[in-house]
Amino acid sequence: MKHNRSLHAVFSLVLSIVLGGLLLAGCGSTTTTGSSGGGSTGGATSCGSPPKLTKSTGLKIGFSQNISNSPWRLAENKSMSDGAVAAKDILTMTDAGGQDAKQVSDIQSLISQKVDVLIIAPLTETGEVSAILAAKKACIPVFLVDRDADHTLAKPGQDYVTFVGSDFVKQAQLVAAEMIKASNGKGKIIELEGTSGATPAILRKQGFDNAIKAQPGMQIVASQDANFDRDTARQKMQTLLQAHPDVTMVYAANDEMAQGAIAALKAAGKVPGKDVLVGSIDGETAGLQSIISGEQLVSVTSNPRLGALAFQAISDYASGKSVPIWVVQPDKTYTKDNAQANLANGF
Ligand code: GYE
Repeated sequence: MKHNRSLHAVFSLVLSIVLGGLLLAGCGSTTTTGSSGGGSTGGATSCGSPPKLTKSTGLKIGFSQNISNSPWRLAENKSMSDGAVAAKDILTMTDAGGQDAKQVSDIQSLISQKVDVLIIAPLTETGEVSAILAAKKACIPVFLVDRDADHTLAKPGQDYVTFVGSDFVKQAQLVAAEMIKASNGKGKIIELEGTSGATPAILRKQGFDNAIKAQPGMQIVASQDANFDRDTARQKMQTLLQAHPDVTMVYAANDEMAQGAIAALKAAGKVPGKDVLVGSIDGETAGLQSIISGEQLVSVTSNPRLGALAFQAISDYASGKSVPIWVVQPDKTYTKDNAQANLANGF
């Protein structure tokens, strides 16, 4: 909502200042950190599957972000910038504004700039596959972070090095477990899903729906895509509440959508936390505060600070150590028992 718009406005402003500077400087970077380094060795066709990384310091790293519209994404961006500074690499960051086509062209531009490594947070599982394969062809190793690609189209350990991110099915199962416990297995649920085609949207739905199917007293009365976005969720929830005024639970696939749902519930005269239990994922500050105030039951973390794991994987790969095809970011459950104590871990 307002919060999102102002964040977006700040980001757009920063982006225009940086882009303006770049136009003047005549180069393509949007974020530059660390010391200077050389270009890619590129060109060769026998560079490995996935392509090998022969240098380990002063790397030119391209980071393709899918959108920067929420506290989660801003925390992830900062974590990548911090990771680059710590590794003394140079990070060039792009923002696709939530469009697959823009993200493909961003990645193509980073390939033309001959980055040594690509870190990609793909918007959807299929939308960026062509660009991931193009990077391989250009001998640039790719590390996917926060969202994965469709393994039937691009394979980890072959077409890209690894996926660094959370276990989304498990996150959803943990939310379901808290909701089942708090309601004694009884309830009518509205489900707000994330961006269609994105790994966390697909797997968080799968994990939650399967857990609820096993509960004879619980029923998902409506499911809708609210794009992981607060205001979209508020509007969808407003309409859904008219069709399902007897709803007793909301499962939102991220905290931003839970915030939108809470606003809609209040506007409809319902008391979140009493009339309707709300559960979601991320562990952002707003979610933690809603748990503390009693309006939200649970938030399972989805840690956006993936920079340390991503840069460790890059360094391991450069030094020839084996990197697993999935570097799992561990997560935990926040409820009223530990939300206050973890408030400083929010974002
Ligand atoms: O939960 C959400 C964001 O891809 C894991 O995307 C990420 C999810 C995160 O929009 O807030």
